[in-house]
Formats: sequence, C-alpha cells, structure tokens
Amino acid sequence: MAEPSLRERLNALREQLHSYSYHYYVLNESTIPDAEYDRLFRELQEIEAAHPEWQSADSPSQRVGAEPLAAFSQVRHETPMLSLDNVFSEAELLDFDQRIKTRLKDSAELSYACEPKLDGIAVSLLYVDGVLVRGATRGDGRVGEDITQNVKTIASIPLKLRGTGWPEELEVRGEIYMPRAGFARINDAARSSDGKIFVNPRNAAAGSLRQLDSRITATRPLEMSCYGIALGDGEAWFYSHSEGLATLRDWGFLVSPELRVVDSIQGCVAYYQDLLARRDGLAYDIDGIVFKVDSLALQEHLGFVSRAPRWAIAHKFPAQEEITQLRDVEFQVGRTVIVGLYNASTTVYKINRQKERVAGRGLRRAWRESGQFRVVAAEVGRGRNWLQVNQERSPISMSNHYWR
Ligand code: 9MJ
Repeated sequence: MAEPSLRERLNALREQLHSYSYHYYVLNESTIPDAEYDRLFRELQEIEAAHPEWQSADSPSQRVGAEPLAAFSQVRHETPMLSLDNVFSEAELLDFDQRIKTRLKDSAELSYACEPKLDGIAVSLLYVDGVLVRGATRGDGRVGEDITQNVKTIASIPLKLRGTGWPEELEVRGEIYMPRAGFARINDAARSSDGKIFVNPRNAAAGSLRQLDSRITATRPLEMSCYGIALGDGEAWFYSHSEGLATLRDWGFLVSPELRVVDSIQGCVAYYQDLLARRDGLAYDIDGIVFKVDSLALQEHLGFVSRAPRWAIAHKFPAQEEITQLRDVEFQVGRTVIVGLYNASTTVYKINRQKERVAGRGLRRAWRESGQFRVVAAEVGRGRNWLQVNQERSPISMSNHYWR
C-alpha cells in the first residue's frame, strides 16, 4: 500500500482527535490512553507548524487558544435569546400548567421535557456548513459578545458537526458551566500559587469566558450542555424539543443525561422531587428544573410573553445561600478535615474534603491554610446592619467570635 501523503495524514489525525475527544468529553468514555492522545496532538501541531497554509478553523489544534483580543465585538442574535419565568412552589407549577391548558383550550395532559437548570452562562453557537463559526454570550438577549475563540477551547463543544443531515446554518444554545471537581481543582491550584480564587463555579465559568486571552480559557475545565436549537431557515425539522436534543447528541453535542419526557405535570412534580434529592450528588451545580412543553407545534402556538416563552418554566430550588443572623462562630476540626461552622441558629456548615462546597447558610467557602482557617462569608450579618465578617482571603482565628 502506498504511504499516505502528509496531507492525508493530517486529515486522518484531525478525524481521530475529534473522535477521541467526542468519546471522552461528550460520551464520558476513554478510548485511548492520554499519552497516546498527546502524541497524536503533537504530531498534528508539527504538521500544521510546517504547513501553515493547511491550518483550518475546525482543527483540534484550535482548542489551545489564540492570540489575545483587544476587546470582544458585539453580536446581534437573529432570534433573541430568551430568559425563563420562575416558579418557587408546586402550586405555582400547577398554575403554569393550568394557564397553558386554558390558553390551548384543551384540558388534555401535556408532555413536558424536564431538564436540570444549570447555573452557568447562556451561550449561542453558530455552525455554517457543519463548522463552528461563532460563539456568543446571551448579553441582554438581543446583543451579546463574540466569544468564539473562547468557546473553541471547550472540549465538549464540537468544532465540526458529526453525523449527517444537519442544516446549512444551525444555531445551538446551551449553558457553559464548570463542574464542581474542576472548580475545586483550579481553586486549589490558585491557592498554592496565590492566584485568583473564585467564589463559586458560576463565577469561575463567567470569569473564564470573559478572558480576552483564550489561552487562559483553554486551561479552565469548562463544559457546555445544550438545551435549544434555533434554525436559520425556519423549516420544521423536528416535532418535539426532545427529538431536537436527541439529534443534537447525534451531531456531537453534550445534552444533559438527565433529560426526560413526562406525560403530565404530575410527572414534572415527581422529576423535581427526584432531582432535588440527588442535587448534591451531581457533578455540577443546578439551581432548579426547567420544564418545557415538548411539542414544537404547541410551543409555536403558545408563543412568548415579553422576554420569556409561555411554554417553559424554571422551578427553582430553595436557595442554598441565605442571609442569616450570626451571633457566634466556632470551628471544629474532625479527623477527616471536615469543618463545621456553627452559628446561633445552630445551623452546621460543612465543607467537603476539598474544603470547597459548603452546605448550610451564610458561608461561601472555608479552607485551612498555614494553620489558620480562611473563610469567605457572604452576607453574614446581624439584624439589619450587615456586617462583613471578613474580607476575601483574610485570616480568621480559630477562637470563638461574637459580634454584638
Ligand atoms: C438551563 N439554564 O439549564 C434553558 N436552561 O430554555 C435550560 N435554560 C432555557 N433551558 C430557554 N435547561 C431559555 C432558557
């Protein structure tokens, strides 16, 4: 057999590397050892360095970031990026369902797609002829910022669509977020190098996407979960929202594995209870559940009100960070380096072994450093005069504290 030409080798490497990262970052399957991936990646970079004329916008080498930008340019969303109305109780959720049935003049039960509500940054991705050409933030819903260089560094975002049958122009929407484990890792690294510590995974994701230097974004463990499609040509490609998301999976996007379709609002209630109970065990932060009428024909019929669709609702979870009255603070160190912080309302705040996640109210983060505890307290106060317990990263001694 004839030796493949260097150009053919380059194409094969690109295909292989795209496929490996799709399996790894989207399907969560490791198909080759990391060392082998790195070797193939270096080979790709060497060929591209020797032949800059062969460089291509959808090459896996684009994942490492590009020269810093002077500023982000603005992007006008052709279809506005909507926000969601919220409900905070089961009764309000049932009212939402009733409003829809009334508007549809049909009391038959509705099928809903149920999705976790990721607490991240809403982003739009534009593909032309199957190639990612633009990534943009939501901004005010009409105009956002062009963050193309930054989204290209996120391994679960396809630079090139997989499979077949995609339209010439495809816009995909979803949430970019930082999984908890990645958040703990970068904060640990920042602590040992005196770098910037992020308050929570959402801030870390926002800060990482706001970088003008995409080489920095490339070092941040970001993911994108897709939950919507806006098609350029306006044709009816799918009958249902869930069918659209299943197709996005085939085209190489990460879609929440928690996505379910239920056949009535009672199914939504059960889904909410189930995910609320499993919330702390998830790999990422969620702040509620999104329910969407699954039929696209009914979605179209229902339309929008101001900036939010009538066919979707976010059922928010009870807040995890709340304002509390602080009277007394005490740290307790257990053998497993689980730290409890007690206050007058006897709430026990716990942090995990990575000293990151805090359950309970009022405290954002605590960790041990050089024999001292460092604490970031959020909105901890007494009465109406909110008292900043301490500045970010300022030391707090292990003795009891009492604020009058
Ligand atoms: C989040 N944040 O997870 C939507 N979202 O749909 C999901 N947000 C959304 N859907 C329409 N799962 C507008 C926003």
